[in-house]
Amino acid sequence: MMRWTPNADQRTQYETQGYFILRNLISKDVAAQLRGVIRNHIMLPDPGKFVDIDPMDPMDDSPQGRIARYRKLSNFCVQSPLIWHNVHAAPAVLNIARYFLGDDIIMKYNSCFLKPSHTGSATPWHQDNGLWRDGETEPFNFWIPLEPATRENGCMQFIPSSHKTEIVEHVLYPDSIHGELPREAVQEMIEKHGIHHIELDTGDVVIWHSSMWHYSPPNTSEKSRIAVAGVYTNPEIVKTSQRFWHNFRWVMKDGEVCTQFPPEVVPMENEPSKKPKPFPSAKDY
Ligand SMILES: O=C(O)CCC(=O)C(=O)O
Repeated sequence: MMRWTPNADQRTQYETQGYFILRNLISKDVAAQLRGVIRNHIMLPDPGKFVDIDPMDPMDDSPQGRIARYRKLSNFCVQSPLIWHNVHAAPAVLNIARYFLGDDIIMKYNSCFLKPSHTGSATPWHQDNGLWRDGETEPFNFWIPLEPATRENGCMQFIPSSHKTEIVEHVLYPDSIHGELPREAVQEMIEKHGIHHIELDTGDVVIWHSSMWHYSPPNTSEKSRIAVAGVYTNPEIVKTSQRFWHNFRWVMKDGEVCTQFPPEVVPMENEPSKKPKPFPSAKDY
């Protein structure tokens, strides 16, 4: 497998701003197939435990209602060989991850983010490791749109250089869909550093640091926005992690892509840490 290394611009952008983008990592043809797998799944009358219902859900149980209903499929990619072998356990992404993580790579999270036309709601400002609460700062995050992600349909927004902050305790507001960064702190950071709109074409990839402050707005447009995402880690990081539970799968061992399906489970070796406390309410913060 060819070794990928960042060029000078990519390295500088990752260090100073906390992210970089590579174009056209997955072909448009493969992206179309993967969208089909995802849409086919969410149209099932009972799509199972993977789905996260959109808070804007005004939908009935019709086929079109089901297409518009969900904001996320968690852990679906380990059940879908077409997604798994083309994205999470594919040389294209692993080649880049190998530069950051070395020759032994473990998948920590896998998700499909759905932002249906008109009904796709916002993902609040967060740091990924602020939600994980396992103290990890060095895993590798990637996000690949399977259809264009634009300002109109709710592309992600990053606060450049915010990855240099510590892991901030996330809080809950009455309308939070999950833990989020304190809203006043977000306003201050935006005033200081501004916002980058991460507009991507089908099959591009954005890679960012786990402490990056990021968000995506509601989709008020006519166009859907589906993406697949993953987080990789490695055995060294895992040793010191405060994770209380995991669903890790091997994706690379000793520089070789793991081709097994279903993907091999990594046994939990550490004594599981205590479950983190619930996110505090913003008013107690
Ligand atoms: O797809 C989105 O809009 C949000 C994705 C995100 O926040 C993440 O992958 O951490």
